[in-house]
Amino acid sequence: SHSDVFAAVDLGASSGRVVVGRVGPDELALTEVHRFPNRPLRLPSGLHWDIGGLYNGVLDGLRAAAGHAPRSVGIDSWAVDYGLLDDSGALLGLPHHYRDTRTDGAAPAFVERFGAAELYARNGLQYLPFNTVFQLAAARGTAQLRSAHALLLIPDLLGYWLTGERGAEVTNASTTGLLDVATRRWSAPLAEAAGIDVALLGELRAPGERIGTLLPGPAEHTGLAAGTEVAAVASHDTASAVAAVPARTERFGYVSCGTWSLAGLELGAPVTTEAARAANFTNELGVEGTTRFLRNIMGLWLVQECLRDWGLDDSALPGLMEEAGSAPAFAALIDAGDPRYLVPGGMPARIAEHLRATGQPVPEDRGGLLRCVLESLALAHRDTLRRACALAGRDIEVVHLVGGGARNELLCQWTADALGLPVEAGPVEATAIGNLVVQARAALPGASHGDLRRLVHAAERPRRYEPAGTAGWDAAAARLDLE
Ligand code: ADP
Ligand code: LRH
Repeated sequence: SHSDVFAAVDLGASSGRVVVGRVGPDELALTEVHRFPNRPLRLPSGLHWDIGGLYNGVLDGLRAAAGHAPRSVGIDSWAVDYGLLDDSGALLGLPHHYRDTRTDGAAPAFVERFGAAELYARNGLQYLPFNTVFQLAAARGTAQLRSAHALLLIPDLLGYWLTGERGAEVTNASTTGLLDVATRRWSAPLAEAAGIDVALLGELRAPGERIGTLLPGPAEHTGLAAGTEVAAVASHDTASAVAAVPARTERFGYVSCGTWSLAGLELGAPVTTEAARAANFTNELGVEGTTRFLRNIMGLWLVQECLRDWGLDDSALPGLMEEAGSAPAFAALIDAGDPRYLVPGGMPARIAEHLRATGQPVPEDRGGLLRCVLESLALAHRDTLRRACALAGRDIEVVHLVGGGARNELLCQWTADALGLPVEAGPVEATAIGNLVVQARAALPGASHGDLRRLVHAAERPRRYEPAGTAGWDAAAARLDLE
């Protein structure tokens, strides 16, 4: 049977990778051709993304992919962040990082002005201080924003540099806070409230649409064929990850677990009830018009920042996990959804400070601190998925945990134990797979989304963790006032 080759560029907050995939009705074979670190820039103007370094990483990756002759290229990245272009198409300054603190005052002030209930009714998003709408409110009156003619989200910006074509892919647009949750079009009232002209936001495009063909410069630089297409995928990384969840039932929950844990459900329509707003659940767009009803949990960021503080990297994880596994259970717990952990720096000290303030013992060693973090994450996964089910009137029988977190056996097992549900872990590269599968859709006529999920399951074989007793977990959840 027929299969085709595609290239996925997947930019995560901790690293970027380029993956080549051969996809056909019975085939999904992946090769990672390039991986590079994503190191933010701390400058007097705040915390930024090194967008030039990332673009070079993309070009290097595409050069490594060229020998496989991909038919098209798709780009996904983290959500909400953007670059501004002037009237000549030049980039106006380095994009800010969503962990920059310039929205600290502007975000709550915007909500106060607009009204929290009114805002949720319009955009259906959970409150996160870095939603694009708040970043723009914070940038109001700056020279850059005043001279801006276009705003491009990160994947759309890179797509523009590769093809010269501009637009706004809709799954990522749904994270900005500027998209109307009912009409799925840009909202003029929200743009106005943010202080921008809605025309800045550009034409929406859907996953699967064609963006354009490579410009001569990038084609020459990468060695990719001149006619190689750049395709719009589900350019929000979490949308791509959810698209690739290898579910074999409709009664599943997911945790897309990398720098963040994004835990929730795939629904046919948004849930914008007052209860959903009060519980701070978001309605982001998925592939094929689905809604990703989920909440952000701090995720492995907590682990990344502890490692960085200790001068270690991921290679230390296997050893540290063994220490965490033998540290005492439920000795200390934190709320892993707490926005106090959003900003970088001093993570072990900040966790210790919070434990002291809440009368809990501070773990004496690294293993103990990581146990505290991982048990707390498992509790947050449980709380978020249980609330999502209650708010959406759904019931689930399995949880799919995808992303780098699927490599963390303790986190997978504890998530299963806490929920009293089986966890199916993997694929680790779900986001890149979702990116590839959306591109391959045209090459797989007649395949339903369920068929694609079964294809991912067959190729990647998730690892199943059966739940042990929830008893200790019920008591631990009660200590944090969680479900
Ligand atoms: P992102 O896409 O947000 O950059 P990933 O999905 O790549 O994140 O996940 C990165 C995380 O995966 C790391 O922060 C780390 O906690 C986890 N991870 C990577 N390698 C291992 C490993 N060998 N054992 C356990 N966890 C790992
Ligand atoms: C995960 C993610 C998440 C967003 C955050 C900014 O990488 O895209 O879905 O909330 O980054």
